[in-house]
Amino acid sequence: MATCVEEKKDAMSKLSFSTNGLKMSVKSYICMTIICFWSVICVATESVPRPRGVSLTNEPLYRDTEWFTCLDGSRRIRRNLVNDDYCDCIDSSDEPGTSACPLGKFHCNNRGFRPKYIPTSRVNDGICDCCDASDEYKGEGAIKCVNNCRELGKADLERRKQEIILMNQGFEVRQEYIKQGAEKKVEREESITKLREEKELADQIKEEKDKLKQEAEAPETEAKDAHKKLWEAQLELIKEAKEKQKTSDAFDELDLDENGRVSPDELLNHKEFDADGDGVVSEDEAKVALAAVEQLKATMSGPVWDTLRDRLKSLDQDQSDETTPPTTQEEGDGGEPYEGDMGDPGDDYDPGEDVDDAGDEEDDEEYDKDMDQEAIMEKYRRNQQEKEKKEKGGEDEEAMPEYDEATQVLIEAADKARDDFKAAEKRSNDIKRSIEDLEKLLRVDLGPHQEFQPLQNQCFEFTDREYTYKLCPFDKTSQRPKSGGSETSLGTWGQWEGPVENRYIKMKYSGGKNCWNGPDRSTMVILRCGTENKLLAASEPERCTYEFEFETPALCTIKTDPQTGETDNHDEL
Ligand code: MAN
Repeated sequence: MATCVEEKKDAMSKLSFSTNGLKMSVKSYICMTIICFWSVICVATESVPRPRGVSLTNEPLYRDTEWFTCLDGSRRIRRNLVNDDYCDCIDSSDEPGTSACPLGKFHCNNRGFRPKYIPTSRVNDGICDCCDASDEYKGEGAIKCVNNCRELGKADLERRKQEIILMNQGFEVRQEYIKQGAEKKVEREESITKLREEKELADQIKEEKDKLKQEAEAPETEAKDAHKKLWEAQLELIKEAKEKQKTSDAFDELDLDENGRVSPDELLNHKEFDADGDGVVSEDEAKVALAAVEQLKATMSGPVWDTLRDRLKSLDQDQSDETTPPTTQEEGDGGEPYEGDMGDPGDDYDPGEDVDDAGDEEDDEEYDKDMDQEAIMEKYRRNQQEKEKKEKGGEDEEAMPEYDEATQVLIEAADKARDDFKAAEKRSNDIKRSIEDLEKLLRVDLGPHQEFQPLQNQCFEFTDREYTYKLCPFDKTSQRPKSGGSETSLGTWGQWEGPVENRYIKMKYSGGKNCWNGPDRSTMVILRCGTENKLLAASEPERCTYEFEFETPALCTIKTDPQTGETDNHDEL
């Protein structure tokens, strides 16, 4: 071709020469023909160059030399009207290289960097938009805009290389995460198996300890019940003894001459017996009272005594109340005990009998009948003394005494059996909880290859002007004011929320602290590849709805060859 071009030059000169000299060689003629053929082609090609502002892809649509059809097909115009600075097509496609149309798009070729489209309104506006300066070919911009695509391309390449290096580093870390995650999963599964075995054993031990506990508790309960029963019996006796003492005191109060008998006269000064309330204890009233007293003396208890005692109010007063003088003996005549009609005091009633003695006999009989009762009383007194010694001043007659030694031994044994059971039960429960915790951890979706596992049990913070935000992956998100104050929950781990084909680029945390007059707080975490785990940003696009940006090697899924640019997204499993 070079030869032919030379030939063309040569031939042209020869042609002019021959025209002038009317002489032409054959060789020159043939060469002339070829040149003419090429010239036609060249002229034809040059006549429809790619119009300014049209991309290589769209170039065929502008190739016709005669006509141009608007790209939306709405109109056909002559080809020479393209880029004539007058808008003919509704879709602006006839003016890709001028600012004549309102919606036109100018394509910057930007050879050496990245091609791009700009609105045609920016063409020749004096501002350099394309790095190849193609948008500014007239006026001020044409002078000041220079092509710096090569430099930009070089810088971009460098940046890309650095990015590739970082992404490759992240990819390596991700491989490590995958390894760790897989190991952790196996470790957790193995732990669960081991714990289940341990639990079986712990449950067996628990059952045994439960049995031993029951065995120890049976005799303990029996001994304690016996002790309680005995104590209740003691209480009864104590109560009875007290009643008797009161009865005897009451009798003594009535028996002014202390002859062991109560005569009607001795009752006359006791206003308590003034049944009709006329201010005087009449003989009849005294008789009735005497009958009651005698009966009381015989029975030492019962409703008669209850009534009488209630009426003998003086007896219910504090015994130490010396201010109330007893009824004087002088006022009444001691005399013989009343032997008249005293109602029906009962078959055994013998008014002549020394009531006091009778009472003593009855007491003796009662105690002789059952020697245990004496023993009980004795024990009661002993216990009381001991108790008094222990509780200085805090006297409580009705408190149950301490258990005897044999019962104490049984209680101690049962206590130990109970403690052993409790410990065995606790161990079983602890193991159960550990299993549940591990199962919960295993249920979390840590990525298809467990690559997010290393983020578990870690927290990351980001502080802006007002708050410190916290992300604890697979657990929670929160916010706390920089100025101090408590942490506000912005949600707990919910689920992965990226699009189906890329689920692991978004995490959702929901159910945080309720927003006043609004929703529960929630957080969307947007993840991207980075060489380290880092919370990069936090914002609140809508009230109480937060967005975090998080960088992690776990998402570096692509390895790129920095030389060839070839990519590999296969994880080493
Ligand atoms: C707190 C913070 C804010 C939130 C308001 C809503 O101040 O949790 O992020 O917008 O409450 O009242």
